[in-house]
Amino acid sequence: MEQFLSSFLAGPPAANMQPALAVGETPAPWPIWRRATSGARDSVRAWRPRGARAARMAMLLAAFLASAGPAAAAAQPHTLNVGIGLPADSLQGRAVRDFAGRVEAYTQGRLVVQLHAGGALGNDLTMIQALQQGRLSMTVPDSSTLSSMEKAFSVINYPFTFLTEAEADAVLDGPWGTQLLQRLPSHGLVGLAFWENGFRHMTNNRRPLQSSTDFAGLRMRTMQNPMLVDSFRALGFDAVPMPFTQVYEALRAGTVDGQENPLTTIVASRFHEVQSHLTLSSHVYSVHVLLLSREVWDSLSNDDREAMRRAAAETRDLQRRWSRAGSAAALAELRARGMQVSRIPPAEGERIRRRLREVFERHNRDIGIQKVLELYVTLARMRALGNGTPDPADR
Ligand code: TK8
Repeated sequence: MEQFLSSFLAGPPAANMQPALAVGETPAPWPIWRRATSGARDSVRAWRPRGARAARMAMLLAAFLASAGPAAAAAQPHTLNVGIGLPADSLQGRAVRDFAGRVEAYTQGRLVVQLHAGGALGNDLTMIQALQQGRLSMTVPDSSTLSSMEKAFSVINYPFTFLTEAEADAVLDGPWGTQLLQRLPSHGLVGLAFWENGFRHMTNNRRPLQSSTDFAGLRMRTMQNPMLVDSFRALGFDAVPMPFTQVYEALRAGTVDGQENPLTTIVASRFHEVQSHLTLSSHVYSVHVLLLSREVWDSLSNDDREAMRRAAAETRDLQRRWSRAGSAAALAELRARGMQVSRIPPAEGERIRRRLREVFERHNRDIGIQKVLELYVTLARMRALGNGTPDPADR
């Protein structure tokens, strides 16, 4: 114990010096269990006990160990911290809380899922890194940010590719999406489910957008994905890739003229306060991936893994219903808050898609043509059979 405490004060303990703590477990009051090797490369709070903070941590640790003892400590719930970029009252925040309730119930309280919203633990990219390094248990990034390790994630976001949510569900929950998630463990990550982010629409402070000729020169924040940046540039935008957590401030300060996101996110993030025009464009379909650190996943029992998979799928189904019902309500809210609404008709979408052919061809090569074709074949088959056919009223 004494030796443990003194080494604790000297620096973060090695993994084998945590008798009562499984890797990834986070006893109160530390929101993040940070490994010794991780630099302060991102905004996830560094675990560096020093001075008064170190003394307080040592005291709390001593109290924790003394009160629990090895046997009782084993029964302590294992806390999985989930960082998200969106606010706690967003759809994503509600989904994580729903998931947390299910996980806790299905594991009889062995696992506790704790939400940290609003980018408190970093942005999509930095939180993914934190998972890979075992410093954070879970996050729910937009799938586009996973393209840095698996390029095929970009295909999901090819502009004007999915026409309906039913098409997206079929592709993502079917073999195509399942196989894509299966590539994640080799990158230190485990993907449990695709949760909906949604069809994306544009907002800006300059002018109504009705056709692609209106895009020229508009400074547009995009997600951090090379295919998206290339696409927006090819359409004439001055594309500025930026983490989501910086977008509100960039719009407020006028560093960028616009951004694009699903309607539910535009409302939840209060972008209407700093944006005057909304363009219903449905130009990109996007999804969030419920992600776990592989290190944490490997430390869980089979029963607990099964419980998490079940909870992830159940929340997914519920979350998609919330998302789809929420879009109409969000549009009404944005109009009521004074946003000027215009629309890019589907025919113009098709023209835009054709203008992006070169961008697609370039990225198809990076991604591997096989994976791209599999997606198109799945969509073509669905369309031929009339499944998930676009209903113009939905768009
Ligand atoms: C939130 C993001 C957001 C996404 C984006 O962390 O970056 O615009 O749509 O939902 O994942």
